Amino acid sequence: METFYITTPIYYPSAKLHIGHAYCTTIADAIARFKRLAGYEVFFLTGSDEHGQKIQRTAQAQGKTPLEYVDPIVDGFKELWKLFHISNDDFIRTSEPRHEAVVQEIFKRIRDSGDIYKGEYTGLYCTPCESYWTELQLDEHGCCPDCHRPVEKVSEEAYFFRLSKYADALLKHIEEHPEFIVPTSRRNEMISFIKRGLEDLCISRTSFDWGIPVPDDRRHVIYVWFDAVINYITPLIHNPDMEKFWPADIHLVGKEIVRFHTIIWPAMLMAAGMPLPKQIYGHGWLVTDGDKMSKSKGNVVDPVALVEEFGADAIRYFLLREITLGLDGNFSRDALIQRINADLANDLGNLLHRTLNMIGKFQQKILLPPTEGTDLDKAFRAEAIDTAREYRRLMEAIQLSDAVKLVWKFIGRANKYIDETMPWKLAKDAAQRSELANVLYNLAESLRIVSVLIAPFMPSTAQRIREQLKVPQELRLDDAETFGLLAANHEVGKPEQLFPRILVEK
Ligand code: ME8
Repeated sequence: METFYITTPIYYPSAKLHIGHAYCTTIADAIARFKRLAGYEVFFLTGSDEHGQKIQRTAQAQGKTPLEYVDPIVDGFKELWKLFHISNDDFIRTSEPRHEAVVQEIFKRIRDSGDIYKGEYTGLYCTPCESYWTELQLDEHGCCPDCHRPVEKVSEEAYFFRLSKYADALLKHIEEHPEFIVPTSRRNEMISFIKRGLEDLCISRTSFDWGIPVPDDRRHVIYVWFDAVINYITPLIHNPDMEKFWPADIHLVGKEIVRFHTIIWPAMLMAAGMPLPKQIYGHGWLVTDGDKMSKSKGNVVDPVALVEEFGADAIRYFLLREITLGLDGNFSRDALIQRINADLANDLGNLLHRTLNMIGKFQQKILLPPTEGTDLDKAFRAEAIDTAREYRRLMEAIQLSDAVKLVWKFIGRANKYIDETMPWKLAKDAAQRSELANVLYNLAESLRIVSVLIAPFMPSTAQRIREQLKVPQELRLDDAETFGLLAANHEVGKPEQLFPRILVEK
């Protein structure tokens, strides 16, 4: 069986997660679910990034130990992912002993090979971003180029990773593997970053202790980014899963952390003698009025409140449909409500409701054997299959929003098929019984196919449609590419509303 390994970043438990974080995890989940649907053996990993000075300081300020501070926040992450129907196979906490052991092992391996050495670090550190910067990299106010907050001058004995040694090998790898960094804009940025020259990276600190100790030198803790990226191999190493899933197929990350994933992490892997991940996909940000959502800006949207109000599937649909992967996308409550009303309540909800209602009313819920039917019937069936095939192509190419749009185009076609064939008229004419049976059968089949195709985006809606159609919950993409799987005497269920319309006050 072919395998597929996808990861999200591990999130900082420093602030409450917002809908931007849920965006990243939802994309990864949709891809993971699609791959399972297509028959791959999938491993999907997410987690929490718990070490570092910032966490230690915040915990101290609250009179807690770092773990006392992060434990409930990490529980909140896990709850949130459940609410969002996230199907991760494992969850790595960097504070877990299993992770600490792997980080120390990799550190030792690289130190033994000579690419980690001890030196003196004097430099500029941004605590909120856990990033070191040189004078040249600071913004025009002398602040962190990422978050634009002041940096601190630090000077201490430290371990260094010989990153400079890997510049040429990285450039070569990036040039020989065009798919390594996606999209191209990020790839070009990274190429010019490396061409400006790479400095060795300071990878330990002595000024605080909330982190993984350097092996045999416990005064030092390992730099949080060196620690964090290793999470991607923590659950695999020293078991057969390593062979099976490494190198990872996709590290999905936000655009501002592409540098850590395409330069530092691959260089670490080269130094440790391990293969590099196949792809790093840098997605854009979810913005509100053009500004990245962040707690300090006060423009965050709380995902829990949103799920309580609209349900996870509606939000997943919105995020996957509205935002082209790789570009920034705007989150707006009005746009969300519009999508729910037009696409979910109207297009999808009505198609299911009308279809089941008519099968109940005209054929006592029983599908009758279809015949070849009219040209219109044939064209409709062909369109269902073409849609499923094109969907597979788009999903394999990770063009998620195009795939969603394609399915909704077909849902629109199915609604139009009802208007064109007018089953209520056919039902009045005894001579049209067999054509009525064809139309109702084709509609039920098209809904069965739609339930497979939307499963990666809206898993619970897919399930509800299948319950109403009374088809098994087991999902396979191959079943969406075959028309006519419903038995001729199949009995469907009663229609139930999928999405209530949301009333908006004028
Ligand atoms: O960076 N829109 O953690 P993090 C889209 N711990 N994505 C967003 C977003 C937004 N408005 N805000 C944040 C870290 N994200 C590190 C990762 S991985 C080894 C270590 C995304 O909690 C962001 O782009 O600050 C990033 O990919 C992810 O959330 C985690 O952010």
